[in-house]
Formats: sequence, structure tokens, C-alpha cells
Amino acid sequence: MENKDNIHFRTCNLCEAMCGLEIRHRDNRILSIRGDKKDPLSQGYICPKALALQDIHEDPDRLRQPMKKTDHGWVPITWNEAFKEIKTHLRPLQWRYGRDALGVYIGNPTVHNHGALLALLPLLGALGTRKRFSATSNDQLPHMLVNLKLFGHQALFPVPDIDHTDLFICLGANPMASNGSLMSAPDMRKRLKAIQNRGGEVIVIDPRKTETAKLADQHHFIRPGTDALLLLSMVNVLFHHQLVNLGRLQPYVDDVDLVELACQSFTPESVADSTGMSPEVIRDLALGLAKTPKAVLYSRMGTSTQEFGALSTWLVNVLNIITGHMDQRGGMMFTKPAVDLAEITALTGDKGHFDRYRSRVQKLPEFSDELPAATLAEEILTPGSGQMRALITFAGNPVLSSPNGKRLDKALSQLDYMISVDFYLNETSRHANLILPPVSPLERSHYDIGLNAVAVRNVSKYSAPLFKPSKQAKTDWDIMLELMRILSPRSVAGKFGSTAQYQLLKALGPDRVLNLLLQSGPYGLHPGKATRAIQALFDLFNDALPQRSQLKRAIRLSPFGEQNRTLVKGLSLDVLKNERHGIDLGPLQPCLPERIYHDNTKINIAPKIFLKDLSRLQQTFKKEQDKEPLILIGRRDVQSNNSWLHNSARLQKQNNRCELLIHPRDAEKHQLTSGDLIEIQSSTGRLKLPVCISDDLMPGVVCMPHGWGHNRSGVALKVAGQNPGASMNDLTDAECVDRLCGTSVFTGIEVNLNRI
Ligand SMILES: Nc1nc2c(c(=O)[nH]1)N[C@H]1C(S)=C(S)[C@@H](COP(=O)(O)OP(=O)(O)OC[C@H]3O[C@@H](n4cnc5c(=O)[nH]c(N)nc54)[C@H](O)[C@@H]3O)O[C@H]1N2
Ligand SMILES: Nc1nc2c(c(=O)[nH]1)N[C@H]1C(S)=C(S)[C@@H](COP(=O)(O)OP(=O)(O)OC[C@H]3O[C@@H](n4cnc5c(=O)[nH]c(N)nc54)[C@H](O)[C@@H]3O)O[C@H]1N2
Ligand code: SF4
Ligand SMILES: [Mo]
Repeated sequence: MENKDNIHFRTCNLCEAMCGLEIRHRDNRILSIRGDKKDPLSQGYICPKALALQDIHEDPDRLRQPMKKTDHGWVPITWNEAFKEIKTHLRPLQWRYGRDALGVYIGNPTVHNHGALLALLPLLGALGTRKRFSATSNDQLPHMLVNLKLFGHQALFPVPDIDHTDLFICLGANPMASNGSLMSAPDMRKRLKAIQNRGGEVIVIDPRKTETAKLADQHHFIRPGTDALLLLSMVNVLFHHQLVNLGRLQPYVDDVDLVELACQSFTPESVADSTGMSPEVIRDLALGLAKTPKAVLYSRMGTSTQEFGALSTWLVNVLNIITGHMDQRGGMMFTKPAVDLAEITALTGDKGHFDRYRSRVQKLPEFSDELPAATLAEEILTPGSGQMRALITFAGNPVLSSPNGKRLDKALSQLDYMISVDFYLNETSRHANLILPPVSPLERSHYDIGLNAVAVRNVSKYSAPLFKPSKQAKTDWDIMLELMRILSPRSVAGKFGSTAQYQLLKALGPDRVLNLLLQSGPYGLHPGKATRAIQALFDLFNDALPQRSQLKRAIRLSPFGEQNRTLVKGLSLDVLKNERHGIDLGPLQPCLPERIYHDNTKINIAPKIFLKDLSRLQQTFKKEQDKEPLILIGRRDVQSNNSWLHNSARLQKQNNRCELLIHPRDAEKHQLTSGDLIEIQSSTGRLKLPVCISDDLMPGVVCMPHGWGHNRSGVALKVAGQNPGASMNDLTDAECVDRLCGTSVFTGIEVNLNRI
């Protein structure tokens, strides 16, 4: 008989898939980690990375106490000492140079951490700095910009209804390795197979025959960075064949004629050479999308982090709209999450904004008060008024994850003061004066506020802490609140940073705020209680909005809202605590035009910024000659997660996976055999790594993973150090970005090879 107390159910916080875990444990030791068969979303599936949760928890290299850099190396100090240090160093800097002198970089794991996510807004408000950076501009920024422009809210993400589609066209994504992105859908193999088993088709368009492509019915190579051309020509085909049909959304979409005009010169023949795709294939793709009743075109990293990432992401949405697949079963749909971030932020008046001001050096546009991560180093290195002199990194490793990491490495070493909130001494945090480590992921509660909003089903699950942290340990929430208290100006006009707000948040804790959000959300309590919960939320997060619009929006969010009446289920934290496997809230449902956030409740299909960018596209490809150098692209591996799981011995015991894939033709040209060490060089830098010959690649394209390069001095990652690899971002260029929105370019990098 199993002792029930020794089984703990929770959601894996490592990637976007949100797999349910069943963890057996005894006396503070983990015995096993398996998939939770009763989790409504993952139904027992997990990937090898789940084991890393134990490895991180037990890792002797994981920091458990604040660390201070001294002349004699790192020394542990108490939290009180740490916060005193911070105050002593940063307050005078803020006084002397202004609040913009202190920058902040927010990394990816923040999204997987409700405490951090909920404390982030108050902290940023209190810091009051315009030097804000995050992994967003190394990742999904184009998607958020498109959401904002088309639907009126940056956080209203279209999600492929993969469980009901009959045609899944996958562009620049490799969900078999990544487990899905902006598409939380564990067990991709099962879901893709299910499409095929119901007679449907999976098509992958990618410069590499990826793990996903190998499972697909068709795979087509595309020359890196040319997706916008392919997509424009698909739009062209649809208008040419009069196959444009917006279906139910017809009355709610403006300016379709502008799209027709924009794509006129982009025939499949005109883009064939640049994209490397035949006109016949392009026509078939367009016709297939238009003629399959349940079909969806999905794109991710490969398409968003390239020179025309925003343009491409816009066009993916255009294609789904003009073929009638937006907000339709089997097409692109929208979640109705229990904590509805889009609604809540609209409630505080923040649907996102773009290009209100520009960065100091490269003059790139802000997005929702953030500057592109590609400008982080130059903002530190370039003297003059507005120069950044101090930095807080939070759950991020930009030295490995941002373009031209080498230059950033140098920039960080020149800061007057730096804090890293991280539990590893890694490539980035080694530059800090102080490292503040939060508890391990298993020592805190967990709720996916962010990822439930991009899941392929509406689900809700709360995970209690598995282990009790030591008395002096702090969570990210605790750390952020303390930073907020120390670093906010004494007299703040708004609410953020006020002592009252700090005390209120501190008294509540993240879980009680979560409870308020659940209760006031669409599946929340009965209306009377919901309004009280909403009122409490207002007190916490609201700045200053006209009373009437507040009320209207609040009602829309709550179980009062017309669209929510059928959803009310009495959800609260207590309810979730009793449902240890989580709750299924049903498949995605059509919700437009109600959820459009533009004042005219119409989709703006042809925003000017995208139309204008077409001339840049044309100029770029007009001057492009047949390229001699090789083109570098990236890849993800199922055993790795960005830069921070390489210290897990169980995940790293296989061969070094940081190698350069190269096509046999190119290998022959360079006289290479698998295992040879080469030097690879771009306009930014050079590095050494072994090659592996593979005919999975498009000829002329080479491929390496990112997140490696752990051999920098001072890094305290023993396992990772044994197999350090090299950092792809020592080759990428911080000045080669998508000029439209400042997103970093991680694909299509020109490189040369030299055999060593
Ligand atoms: N060349 C290239 N570069 C890329 C990409 C690519 O495809 N190619 N991908 C980009 C993408 S999509 C992303 S999202 C970024 C990721 O880039 P980042 O977000 O900058 O970095 P990560 O590698 O995710 O590192 C996360 C850090 O957070 C710490 N950490 C983990 N959990 C927690 C926690 O709960 N609290 C705190 N405080 N710290 C924690 C880890 O120790 C680690 O140091 O990389 C980007 N960079
Ligand atoms: N195992 C694992 N899982 C992860 C992560 C991880 O590091 N490891 N990271 C997580 C994060 S932060 C994210 S954002 C997601 C990302 O999730 P995905 O976007 O699915 O991940 P990638 O593997 O980067 O997929 C990008 C694909 O685009 C292709 N590609 C490159 N250039 C081009 C191009 O120009 N055009 C086209 N059409 N394709 C191109 C690449 O070959 C690659 O197959 O994964 C998440 N899941
Ligand atoms: S796919 Fe793997 S890493 Fe991602 S949530 Fe599931 S178990 Fe965790
Ligand atoms: Mo990401």
C-alpha cells in the first residue's frame, strides 16, 4: 500500500507544456518523478527534463543564501545585510543619476512563477526606470505586437486548436523538441498523430528536417529569414484564386483590400529563388489552407526572431483570418483562462503600447515600456546622459541568451553595481556584486498564470510547495517586494511603491492574490462575492482610471459578464487545493468579436506599421545575391532548456550536444568529417565546436543550439563545466535586429568555417 502523504502532484514549471507530475518522496527525499495520468492536459506525459526538477533541488551548486562578491571571493551574507548593501549602493546612484541609471532585465522563468509575475508590476512601478529589458525581445515580441495591433491587446494570443484541426502547418517551430510554444500542449507526438489518425495532415516548413518534420506528412525546406516572402505569396495566391473567405468574422475585419494591394507583386514565382521553395508547393500550401475547413497555420521562434519577424508573424495571422480559420474550431482560437491576464490588465488600463519613445543609442522603439534586449550592452557602454550604471537581472542569463553575448559580458563587468536574483552563479550572475537566490521550484507553490492563457484547452491547477523551505529562505515574491520597498522613491505619486501597497501585498502573499484573481475571473464565485474580490484587486493594482470604464471592464471580467455566465464554476484557491490533478474547463470556444479590445470592436488586419515594412523587405531581397557564406540557424534539444539545465548530470550524461550540424555537400566542400573541430566565424565573433554531418539540413545551412558556453571564468556549475559547449550568441549581432520592433535576430546569420 502506498502511503498517500508521500505522493505529491504538481505542474512542471520548466517549459510551456505544463505537464502534471506525480512525485513520490520520503523524508525530504524524492524517490521518483512520473507523469500524472489524471492531469487533464498532459494525461501522464512528461519529457526527460522533468527529472531535472529533482536535480536542481538537490544540486550542491544551487545557491541557498545571498552571496556577496568581495576581494577574497564570494561570501555568504544574511538577507538583512544583503538588502542593506543594496540600499547603500543603489539609492545614491538613483539620486545622483536619476532612476534610469538603474536598469532591469527579466528572464524567461519569471513567466513560470506566479509569485514573480504578480510582484513584477509593483516592482517595476516602484523602480520607475525606462531601462527595462526582458527575454520578450529575444523571443515572442512580434506575436505581442501583432496581438496589440490586430486585436487591441498584447496578451490576447491566438492558439492553434491542435486537437481539432485537420491541417496543421508548422512554420519555424519544432514542438517535438520544444514541447510547444504559445501553444501549451504536452505530448506533441500524440497530438500530431491524432491529426493524422483522423485523416488530417501535418506540414512542416523549416530549414532543417526537424524531429517534428520527421513525423509530418510533408516537409519543405525554406531558406532562413525568407518566411515573409513565402507568406506574402500565399496571400497573393488566395486573392488571385478568389479564395479569400473570412467566414463568420467578415463583418468584423477592416481593410482587407489593403492586404490585397500589399501582396500584389509577390507571386510564388517571384519569391521562389529567395525562399528556395517551388511555386507549386507554395500554391498547394495556400490552397490547402483555404480549402480545408479545419486548418491552422502556426509559427514560432524560427519565424519571430528573424529580420522580418514582425512582418512574418503578422502575415501568419492574416492568412488564418482570410481563410476563415481565426476563432474557429480547428483553427486559431483564444483561451478563456481562469486568471484572465488580458482582461485584468485591461482593467488597469494597460493593453500594451508601442513606439512611445526610442532607445538612446540604436533608436529602437519601446514595447510596453520595454527596450529591446539587443540594446542592453550599448546602453551600458555608451557614455552620455541616460547611461545605465547599475542593473538587476531577474531569472535571466542574458550573457548567453542575448545577441552579442561577448559584448554584454564586457558591459556587465563595467557596471557600478549589479544584483542577480538567481540561484546559480552563472555566466551572467558572476558579474553581480550580490546574488540573491530564491527557493528551489519545489519549495514554492505554483500556478501558471501566463501559460494557461496560451494552452490548447482551458485548464486550471494549483501546486502546493512540495518541501518546506528553511526559515530564512525567500521566494522571488519576497525578494521583489523587498527590492520594491528599498528602491522606490519616498514620495510616489501613483500607488506603485507606496508603503501601503507594500504592506498590503506582503500581508496577502502571492497565493491570496491568486485567490482573488480566481474568484473574480470568469469561472469565479457567484457575482456578489466576485465584486468584492474585484474591489480588493482594484485596491491592490489599480492606478487611476475613470470610474465608469473601470466598472464596465470589471463586470466583463467577472462572472457577471455576459460572455461568462455559462462558465461560472465557483473557482477559488480552496477548490483548486482539493483538485490535486487540476480542473478541466473545456475546449477553446469562439469568442470574437466580444474579446476584441479595439474601441470599434473590429480586427485591424492591415496596420500601417506592417504595410510600411514591406518596402524594407523588397529592398533587402533586391540587393541579395546568391550567398557564398553558410547560413547559421539555431535548434532546441529535448534534454536542454535555454541556458540553465546543463548542470543536471542526468540530462547531460549523453554526448556533447553542442555541435554544428552541416549538410554533407557543405562538409565535403570544407573537407570535414563528423567529429572534426572547426572554427566558425561571423561578423561579430568566432568560436570552436565539433561538427556533425547531417542530411537533415538544407544545403548551405548550418545549425547549432543556444544556451551553451559555460567555460567562462568564475562560473560555478560543475557538471555544466565538464561539457561547456560554446555560445551561439557570441556569433549573433546586437545591431542586426528586426528594425520594425527591435526583436533579436537568431536565425539566418552569415558564417564562415575553418577547419582546425
Ligand atoms: N541564439 C539564440 N538565443 C536565444 C534563443 C534562441 O533560440 N537562439 N531563444 C531565446 C528565448 S526564446 C528565450 S526565452 C531566452 C531565455 O533567456 P533568459 O531568460 O535570459 O535565460 P535562461 O537561459 O532562461 O536562464 C534563466 C535563468 O533564471 C534562473 N532561474 C530559473 N528558475 C528561476 C526562478 O524560479 N527564479 C529565479 N530568480 N531565477 C530562476 C536560472 O538559473 C537561469 O540563470 O533565450 C533567448 N536566446
Ligand atoms: N527542450 C526545450 N524545450 C523548450 C526550450 C528549450 O530550450 N529546450 N525553450 C522554451 C522556450 S523559451 C521557447 S520560446 C520555445 C520555442 O519553441 P519553438 O519555437 O518550437 O522552438 P525552436 O526549436 O526554437 O523552433 C524553431 C524552429 O525554426 C526553425 N527555423 C530557423 N530559422 C528559420 C526560418 O528562417 N524560417 C523557418 N520557417 N524556420 C526556421 C528551426 O530550424 C527550428 O526548428 O521552446 C520552449 N521549450
Ligand atoms: S515537456 Fe518536459 S519540461 Fe516541459 S512541462 Fe512537460 S515535463 Fe516539464
Ligand atoms: Mo522563449
